[in-house]
Amino acid sequence: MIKLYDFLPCPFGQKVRIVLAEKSLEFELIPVDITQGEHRKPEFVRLNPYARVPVLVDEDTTVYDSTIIDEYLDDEYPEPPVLPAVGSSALRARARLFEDFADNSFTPQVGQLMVEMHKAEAERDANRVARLRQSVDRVLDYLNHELQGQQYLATEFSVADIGFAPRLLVLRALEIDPGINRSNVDAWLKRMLERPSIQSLEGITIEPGAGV
Ligand SMILES: N[C@@H](CCC(=O)N[C@@H](CS)C(=O)NCC(=O)O)C(=O)O
Repeated sequence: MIKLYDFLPCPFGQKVRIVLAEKSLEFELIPVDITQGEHRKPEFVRLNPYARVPVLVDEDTTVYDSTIIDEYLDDEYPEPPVLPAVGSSALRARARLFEDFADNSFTPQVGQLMVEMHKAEAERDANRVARLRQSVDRVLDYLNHELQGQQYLATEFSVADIGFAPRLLVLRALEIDPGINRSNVDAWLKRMLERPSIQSLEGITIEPGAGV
């Protein structure tokens, strides 16, 4: 059976768990508590030299990094696909670009905002909070533009949308309404929330220590 080494609040592990759920793949969850340094134990570092969750082990195959894990799962278990079809090169590139953008320019920024917002108000760095909110707003505006006339970012539901989903789900708890004045984002989020893979996602929290 597939094993997933993961820390439930980790947004990257959540990307993988959405794909496992989309494909109805059973797996054994092996919790790695990064707040207790469990990811630095030698036996875990042997699985992932970067010492980060998630790591997926499928029989003799060990894969780390959520993007690479999700592509592995799509190659090995193609139905239903989470990447546009082979041959649709432009669409596949678009899906990968959005996923990369989510991982680098959205997920970490929301994570940093979670850390600030968890502090007592007097302890918060107001300039940093304002900068992070602006950055999140800019991404949401961009997505709203890119979603014009589209159900999902790369036509069908794909890793492009999955990349954004974990941190989109915590925005309201951070006092950001992603859909306000952004009707395309609003409809997209509602559409994603109808998916069982998103509804059943565990570990959605704004507690710091959630990684990134
Ligand atoms: N690019 C990696 C990032 C994984 C990552 O940053 N995981 C965090 C938890 S959300 C982690 O393990 N952090 C521990 C550390 O960096 O020391 C992926 O997509 O899987």
